[in-house]
Amino acid sequence: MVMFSDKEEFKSEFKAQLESKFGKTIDTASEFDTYRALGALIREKINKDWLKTNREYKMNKTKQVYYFSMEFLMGRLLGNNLLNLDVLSLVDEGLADLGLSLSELEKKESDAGLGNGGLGRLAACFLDSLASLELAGHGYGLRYRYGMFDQHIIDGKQVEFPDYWLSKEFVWEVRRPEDAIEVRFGGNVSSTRDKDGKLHFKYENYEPIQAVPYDVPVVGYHNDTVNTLRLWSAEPTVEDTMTKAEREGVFGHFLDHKRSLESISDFLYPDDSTEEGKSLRLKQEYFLVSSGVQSVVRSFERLGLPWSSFPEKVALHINDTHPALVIPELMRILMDEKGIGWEEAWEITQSSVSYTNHTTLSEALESWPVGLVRTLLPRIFMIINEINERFCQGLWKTYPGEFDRIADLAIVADGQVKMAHLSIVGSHSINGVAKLHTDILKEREMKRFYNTFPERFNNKTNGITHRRWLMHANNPLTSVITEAIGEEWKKEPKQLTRLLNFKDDLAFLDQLHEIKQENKVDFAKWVKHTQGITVDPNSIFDVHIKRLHGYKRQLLNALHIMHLYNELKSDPTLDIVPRTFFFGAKAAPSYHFAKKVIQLINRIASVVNNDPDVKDYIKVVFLPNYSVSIAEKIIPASNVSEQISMATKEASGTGNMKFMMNGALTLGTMDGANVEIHDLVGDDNIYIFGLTSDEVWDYYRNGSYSSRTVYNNDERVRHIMDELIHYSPFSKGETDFQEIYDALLTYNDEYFVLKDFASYVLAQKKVSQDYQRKRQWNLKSLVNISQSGVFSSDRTIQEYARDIWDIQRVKTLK
Ligand code: B1H
Repeated sequence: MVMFSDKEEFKSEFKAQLESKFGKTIDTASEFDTYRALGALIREKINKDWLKTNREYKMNKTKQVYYFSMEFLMGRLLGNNLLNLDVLSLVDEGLADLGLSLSELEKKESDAGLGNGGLGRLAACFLDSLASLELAGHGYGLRYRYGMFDQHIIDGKQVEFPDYWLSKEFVWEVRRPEDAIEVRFGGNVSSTRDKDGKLHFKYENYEPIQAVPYDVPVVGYHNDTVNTLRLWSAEPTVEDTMTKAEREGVFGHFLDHKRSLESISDFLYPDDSTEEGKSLRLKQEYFLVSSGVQSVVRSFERLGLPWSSFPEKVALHINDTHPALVIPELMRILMDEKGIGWEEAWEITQSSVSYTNHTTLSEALESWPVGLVRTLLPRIFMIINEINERFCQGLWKTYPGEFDRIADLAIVADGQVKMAHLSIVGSHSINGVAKLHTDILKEREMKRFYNTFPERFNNKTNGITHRRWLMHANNPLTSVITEAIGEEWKKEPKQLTRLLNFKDDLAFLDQLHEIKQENKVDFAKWVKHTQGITVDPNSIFDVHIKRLHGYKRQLLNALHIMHLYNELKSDPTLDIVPRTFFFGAKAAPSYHFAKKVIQLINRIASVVNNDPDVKDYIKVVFLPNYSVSIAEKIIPASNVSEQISMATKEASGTGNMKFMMNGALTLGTMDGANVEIHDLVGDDNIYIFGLTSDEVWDYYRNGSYSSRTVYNNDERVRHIMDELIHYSPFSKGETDFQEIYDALLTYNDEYFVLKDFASYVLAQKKVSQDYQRKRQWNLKSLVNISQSGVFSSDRTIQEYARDIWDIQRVKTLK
């Protein structure tokens, strides 16, 4: 659709919007008003295509994919929507004519931080790809009133503040009270038999909660497709709260009750990769699942088709096990509400549901105490038990007498409901998120399940949307690429390989270098402005941004900086290539060790940045409140991408792909998708170090790793370790870092930090040497960009569409 016939039309519509909606003119409007007016105008325009897309899906009875996820880490939407709608430069220029700056207005939007990290951002990238590929796929999530906490660093330590992102109006959402759904908790179930002997279940004394959807349009790239992200919000119905107040005769109770109901969609659990086991979290999960599945069933019924065709019209995807209750919930609706028998309901459910596993960390695997599930969700609990019983009986037939195997695979065991087991048993497809990760699932973590259902397991290596992470975040690089190879890569990112034709073109390599330099200068200005720290754009920008976790080994990076500091102090004439180390990382509020690492990084920053002997060579910057918007700024300005997890632990990683696409070189272990990056770019264009996954398994098997031995044999390690606890500039004579010392030595270094130290130091040296050979470095950068098209989430989504969801591109009627 043509949105505006020209710039002038945009300007007059924009001014009209400002006047009619906000009663303001350009002169009297605040920046926030102008942002809201622009957002409202664009959303109005999107509405037409949104309606049209929905109408077409309905008319054609197109199969719909529903991507259930507890997290959608969307970031800001304005810039991306303008890009996808093909009006970015028109709006930019129109606003400039009116004396306004689009980039300033964009900053007025709060990040929609409804996710922890990779898993939530992946969901957001997938939505962009689904719409851009004209696939009928929608997100179902929760409309948390508070997103990922706001991180401040006070006295070098993380302090969490609430992220009340909705205090600024979210211009993209549309509340749809007419589509509200009732979700039921608690109560009890009774059963009766009818005259044919069929059991009927009656669910009574439950607590009803209203789920009100807020729909956010998801705009495809230059194609008129607008899909939906539907976020559910918990609200009491007026009747419920009134009856409660009447029953109890106290108005105060009305307010308490209202608050307790609303609390379900209050906040995002900020714990990435450890399971909290809180009943409120289970309530959140069921709230999403029940409102989502009920609304999907409602839409399906409008098609007037038999139930057996449900799997041909609907795919329900669960993003990790968090929405695994989709399985018993769909069974409940089909049986209790639609009168379908168990076998048919099971067939329908299993054929519709598919599951992605994102981690093998045992502490992240969800399991819920039987007592909690029974009390909170009595009918769902009965269904889970029945699924479990039938599954175990089936196993018994295939593996008679193998108690061990059956106990190992059971869904309900040891007083717990195991959500991964439920997800595997109830889906037709189970996928890992990178080749290595899927192999680990098949050969180790889920080996028995794989042997039982080999045909269900498959790999789908993650991806990232090149529209946000290259075209939007790095416009200068986008232009240079387009000048060189034309526009096709934007719709078909694998065409980036055509850049390899320029590998001997010195002028082109220089251009790449200049763009990186300009991005670094811009970023340095931002750092100065926001942090008050001066950084040198001629130094290597070495960047480590991701959640803080032991296995991601920010500590290894930190210890290496301490080592560099020690080297410089002992030999001030040392010839070292200046480097700026950037960190951005949030620690889960209850993850004490991770918070200590943040404190250590900030301590190192204060020592290094203030020491006249070293400050011109190394600098350390901890960027508080790392977010999607900060990632968009720093990644285009990076030279080195730190992807240094302990091998076997990082399922995939997606930051690694964003850096590569922007021409940074990976310094990493053979873990997650780093392995595939290495396969694509080859040894010369990546810095690989550390134990491989097989070596890690060997150490586990032999139990032969001793961090104490490393400490005894490596003087550098001894020096930095002692600096943590004895008097040193880093410890300042305090015991702040005793815990880190103990984790590494007393408790034998769970993540092999000391083991990989020596090889990390060598890899870092190689990086410094290579960076000085400008032409070679730029060539490596070029190779990385050229090979990054594979990691577009368009490729990933095409694979899901073909292998898992069985959906085809919709031909929109233009
Ligand atoms: C990933 C999580 C995760 N894996 C529990 N698992 C959560 C687990 O709130 N929770 O309870 C939240 C998140 N997140 C990440 O997924 C992996 O660690 C990355 O390696 C991977 O790239 C990403 C996307 O697949």
